[in-house]
Amino acid sequence: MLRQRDGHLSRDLVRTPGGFGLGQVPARHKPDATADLVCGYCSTGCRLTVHLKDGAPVNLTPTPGYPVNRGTACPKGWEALTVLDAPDRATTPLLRDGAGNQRPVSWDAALGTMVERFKAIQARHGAGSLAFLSTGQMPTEEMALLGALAKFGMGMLHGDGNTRQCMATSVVAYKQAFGFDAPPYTYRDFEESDVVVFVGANPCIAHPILWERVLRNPHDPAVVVVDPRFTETAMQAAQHLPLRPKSDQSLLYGVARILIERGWVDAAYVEAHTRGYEAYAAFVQQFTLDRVAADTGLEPGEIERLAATIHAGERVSFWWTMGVNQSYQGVRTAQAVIDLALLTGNMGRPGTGANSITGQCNAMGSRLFSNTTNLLGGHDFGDAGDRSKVAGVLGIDPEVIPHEPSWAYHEIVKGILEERIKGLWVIATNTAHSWINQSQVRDVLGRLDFLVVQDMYASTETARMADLVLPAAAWGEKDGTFINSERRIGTIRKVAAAPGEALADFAIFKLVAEYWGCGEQFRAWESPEATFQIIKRLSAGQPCDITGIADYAMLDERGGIQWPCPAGGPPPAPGSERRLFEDGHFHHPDGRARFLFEDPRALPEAPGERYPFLLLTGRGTAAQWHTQTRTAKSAVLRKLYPDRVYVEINPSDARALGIRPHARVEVRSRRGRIRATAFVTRSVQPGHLFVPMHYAVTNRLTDAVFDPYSKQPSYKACAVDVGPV
Ligand SMILES: Nc1nc2c(c(=O)[nH]1)N[C@H]1C(S)=C(S)[C@@H](COP(=O)(O)OP(=O)(O)OC[C@H]3O[C@@H](n4cnc5c(=O)[nH]c(N)nc54)[C@H](O)[C@@H]3O)O[C@H]1N2
Ligand SMILES: Nc1nc2c(c(=O)[nH]1)N[C@H]1C(S)=C(S)[C@@H](COP(=O)(O)OP(=O)(O)OC[C@H]3O[C@@H](n4cnc5c(=O)[nH]c(N)nc54)[C@H](O)[C@@H]3O)O[C@H]1N2
Ligand code: SF4
Ligand SMILES: [Mo]
Repeated sequence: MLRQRDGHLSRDLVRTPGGFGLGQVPARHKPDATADLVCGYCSTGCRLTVHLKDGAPVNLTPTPGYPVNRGTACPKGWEALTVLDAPDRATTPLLRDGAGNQRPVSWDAALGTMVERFKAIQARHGAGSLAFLSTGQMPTEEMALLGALAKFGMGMLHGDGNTRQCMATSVVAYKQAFGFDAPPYTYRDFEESDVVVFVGANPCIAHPILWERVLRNPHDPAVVVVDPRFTETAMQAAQHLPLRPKSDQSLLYGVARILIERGWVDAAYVEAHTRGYEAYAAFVQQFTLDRVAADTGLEPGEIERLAATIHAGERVSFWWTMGVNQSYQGVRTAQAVIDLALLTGNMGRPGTGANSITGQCNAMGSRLFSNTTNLLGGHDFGDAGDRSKVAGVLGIDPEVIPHEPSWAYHEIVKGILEERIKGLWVIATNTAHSWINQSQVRDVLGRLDFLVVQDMYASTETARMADLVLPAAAWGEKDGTFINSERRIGTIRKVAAAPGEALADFAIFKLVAEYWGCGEQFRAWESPEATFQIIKRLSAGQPCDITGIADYAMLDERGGIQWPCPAGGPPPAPGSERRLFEDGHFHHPDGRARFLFEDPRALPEAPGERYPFLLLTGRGTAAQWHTQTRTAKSAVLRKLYPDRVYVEINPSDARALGIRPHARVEVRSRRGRIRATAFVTRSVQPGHLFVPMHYAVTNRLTDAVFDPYSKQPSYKACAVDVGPV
């Protein structure tokens, strides 16, 4: 029987016909062997080789010959094993008792309580009163299982993930422009461009191994960086455009106007493969050099130089990341980048493309298979044909599939405030640190009737607020696949035992299904690899079709495989790289890409008398990962970054305010105040401050405004004041 009233989860319990849980994943390696895993941090997707002695991991080195990283790794990758072993790992479920303390309980008690509480909430407030928040850091198999379980098994309507904070803008920008969320590039494009333009991206810190690929480019490329800060990447660029934050649209439209005026456009490409050019060309006329210089604060000559560089390039690639996506006008800014690539015919050829770099190791898996914004496999909840197709693959009644996508993250937060959502299940994300406007979100989480947090550590800001903590196995302790930025699917595998009673997220989801009473519905999802076969079937006929990938072994042999890979075609050669749209055919019914544009809007919170500075946030060092639950566990990584929160301030501002280097200062916004150490540096412009996102206090300052199309938070610019303590 599954239900055991007391005692720990027994091996019998986990060896049910469903086949899941502890010890279920067969070791696919011999003692004293090696195992290769895709890295579990960033979306670069490096492969790491774990060295095993007596079946246990003893060391790790970057995998030579893998087409992504070719034997290199950044410090986080090198230290990936050490962070697994930490005193604050969650090793048993923890349930809050009547006195408010989190106490260890058995899995049976934990899941019995979770199901009882969640069902009671649904009975009282309706099916939509339960929601989940998940992640871009779990294998695709786990994401798909969670999404299917929550919506088709447990009847939830709403679930979103931290990818809303990160990639939602790119998803919408690509869908509208290309007809599908399809980042077109392959990493080799970094090496084949003669002009590489980064907009709002700092790969030296955030994607160091991709930056290495730029350094390997044999064509001596002109690197251009558009970023208000003089970042590590900008320092190495041929041209840095330190524009005013959120003036990118004006700059990109102004560059388009110059290109059009001088006849520097690829008219044949525009004519054959796009739609909307006439309106776009007319629209950008208003972005005269004078206007753009005024909007951006850039010298007119610098703007003209960028246009000339793009024109001179034969293979120009445009890359964007969070400086574009995390904005109240992110989608239209991303599309302004896409427009330039279309206008100049820099698409579908080596070294070209309008390329969004992803954030987390499996943000791409989440985009296609989390069952939140898109129905499983990049399908549409609103399309009856898509619903019946997915229902057919899963053998379920199409009527259990919601007809609308989930609420976005901030709508779920609002739903909690309005008492419409009473139960929340948070998986592999640290909401109470990373969500915008943190002081409010903590209040919000406190209003829930029942909060379940599933994490590898019991000490995260969010786990400490939970009514129930479910202990999860981490990267290295479970099997599955990730999809990286260039759409490459690669495997992770179990090389270490999870501590205590921690279980793989996959196993936890299977157990929840059993306790909920819908286990039968997920019988076929018996293991990650069996689930991969389901995912393949869900992808059939989609632009992300992967029916041609046989199994995990094939992924390993080929050095990962990029989507699409439909059945029937020749499987890609080992180590090969592929880009999309080489035939100029896009995913809209007419096959054409769209020019999309809109009037730029003013900053929602412009600096003024009381708050005269503009605060930027983002990644601080290559050794820190997000909310630091993992990277802070490595003694090596801790030596590579400042342990105390710091704020970057320009020397002229520091002088005017009497702030000395390393002095304690206070940074204030309309929402909160924090203390930090002053880092006096020219890397920020006068009037700007920068605080890394890795410190829990940062999001006390940020302003909860969102892009209207992608609903992504605008983390990167709000008004603040600073002064000595
Ligand atoms: N070491 C490390 N690497 C990481 C991560 C990590 O936590 N640590 N996280 C991963 C994840 S999930 C993500 S999403 C990526 C993020 O990777 P990036 O987006 O490259 O990193 P950020 O520092 O968030 O933002 C990039 C730049 O945007 C600039 N910016 C701010 N406002 C504007 C603007 O209005 N216009 C322009 N043009 N630029 C602007 C900032 O100054 C910053 O330098 O990194 C991934 N890699
Ligand atoms: N101010 C500001 N805020 C930002 C940003 C910014 O630039 N500025 N960037 C935003 C972006 S792009 C992102 S992606 C988010 C990231 O924000 P978060 O997702 O909150 O950050 P992480 O620290 O990566 O949180 C992941 C959590 O999952 C846990 N975990 C790791 N592996 C596993 C696993 O296998 N299973 C389970 N169950 N748990 C696991 C970790 O311990 C950690 O608690 O932050 C956003 N917040
Ligand atoms: S660059 Fe990204 S994928 Fe590669 S080792 Fe570093 S964190 Fe891992
Ligand atoms: Mo991200």
